[in-house]
Amino acid sequence: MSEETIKKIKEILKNYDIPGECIHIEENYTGNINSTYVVTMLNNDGEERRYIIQKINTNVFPRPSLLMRNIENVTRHLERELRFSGDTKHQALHLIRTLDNRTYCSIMDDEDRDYYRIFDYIENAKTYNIVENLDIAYKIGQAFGNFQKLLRNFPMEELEETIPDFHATDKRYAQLEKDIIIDSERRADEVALEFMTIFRNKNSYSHITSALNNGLIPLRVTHNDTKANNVMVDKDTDEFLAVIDLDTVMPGSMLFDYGDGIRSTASTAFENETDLSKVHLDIDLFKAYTDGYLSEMATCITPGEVALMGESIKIITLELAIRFLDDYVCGDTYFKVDPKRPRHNLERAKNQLTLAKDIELKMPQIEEYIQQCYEKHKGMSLKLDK
Ligand code: GN1
Ligand code: MG
Repeated sequence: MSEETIKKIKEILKNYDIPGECIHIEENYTGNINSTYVVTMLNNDGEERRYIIQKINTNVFPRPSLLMRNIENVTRHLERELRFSGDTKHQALHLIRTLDNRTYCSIMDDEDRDYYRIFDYIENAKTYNIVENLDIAYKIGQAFGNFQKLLRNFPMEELEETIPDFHATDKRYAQLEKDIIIDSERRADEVALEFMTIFRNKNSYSHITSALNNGLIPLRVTHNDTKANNVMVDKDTDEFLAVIDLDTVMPGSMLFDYGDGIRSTASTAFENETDLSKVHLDIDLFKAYTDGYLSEMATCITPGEVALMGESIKIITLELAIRFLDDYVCGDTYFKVDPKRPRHNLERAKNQLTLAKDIELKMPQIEEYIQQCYEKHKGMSLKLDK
C-alpha cells in the first residue's frame, strides 16, 4: 500500500474517538466500487481492535451524505428489530460516528474531496466468493431473506435513491445500445457476439420493471447487491452473522435480490473466472439458497412475485452481462478492473452470459422447485398459525 494511503487513513482516524495507535492497515480487494481497508488499533491496555475504513466512490455515489443517511436509518432499524425479536445471534453493521457526530468525514485530496466512513469490524467471520457447500448456500439465502423480512416495515419514503434506475434492466440495455453506436473506445466490433446474445433476450428485460410499474408486484425495501460475499458468516459454525454493503438499499423488487443471490451463490465459478467450462448454475446450490430464502420470506411474498422468481435469476444475470459489457465499451470507468487484464470487463460479461445460458437450460427444473419450495414453507407457516 502506498505511503500516501497510509498517511490519509491516519488523517481520517484523527476525526474519530478511536483509542490507541494504528499498527496495521490492509486493503481488502473484494468490492468492485469502494476502497476498503482493515485497520488494526492497539490501545493502552495492549488490546487490539479492528475497524473497516471505506473510501466512498463518488463517481458511483455522487452524494455521500444521502447514502450515509440511508445506512444510518437502515442499521438503526435492523438493530431495533433484532433487539425486539430477542435475536442475539445476528447483528447489523455498526457505523462509528466522528468526533463531531457525523456518519462520515471528508478530506481534501488535491482538487477533490474524498469521503470516508468507519464500521466496527465483525470478528470471527468470513465471506465466500464461491460457495461449494449446500449448508452455506442455505444460510446465505436465509441471511438475505431475514434482512428483507426485518426491513418490511421500514418507512420506504425515508430512503433516498442512491443510484436511480439501478435495476431497470431495460434502461441498462438501451444505454448499452447507445454506447455501442457511439463506440467511443472503438471496441464495438470486439463485443459483437456478446451483444447479439444480449439483444436476443431483450424482450425479457422489462418483465420485472413493468410488473412493478403496473402494481402486479409490490415495491419493497431491498438490498440490491445480494452477492454471496455480502454476507458475513461465523468462521467456526457458518451461521450467518450480518448482511453487509448497504450502499444500494433502496425501494425495489425482492426479485432482483433473490435472483442476484442465486446468480452469485449457485454459480460454480466467480465472476472473474475466464475458463468458461467452469461456469454453471449448480442446481443443488440453487435449491439450498431458495430453501433458506423462502424459510424467511414465504409468508411475506405475493403470488405475483413467486411467479417471476425463476425468470429473475436469468434477468439479473443478463443485467450484469449488460453492465460489464457496457463498461468495457465505455472504457472501464465504473467497475474496478485488474490493471493486468485489459479485457477484464469483457471477460466478466462472457462469464455472465455463459451462466445465463445454463440458467435458461435449467429453467424448467428451477421453476418447478421454486413452486414446490414456496408451497412447503407456506404450508409450514399455516400449520404453525393454527
Ligand atoms: C458491484 O462493489 P460490489 O462488488 O459490492 C456493484 C453491483 C454488482 C457487483 C458485481 C454499486 O458491487 O451492482 O452486482 O459489483 N455495485 C454497484 O460484482 O454498482
Ligand atoms: Mg456493493
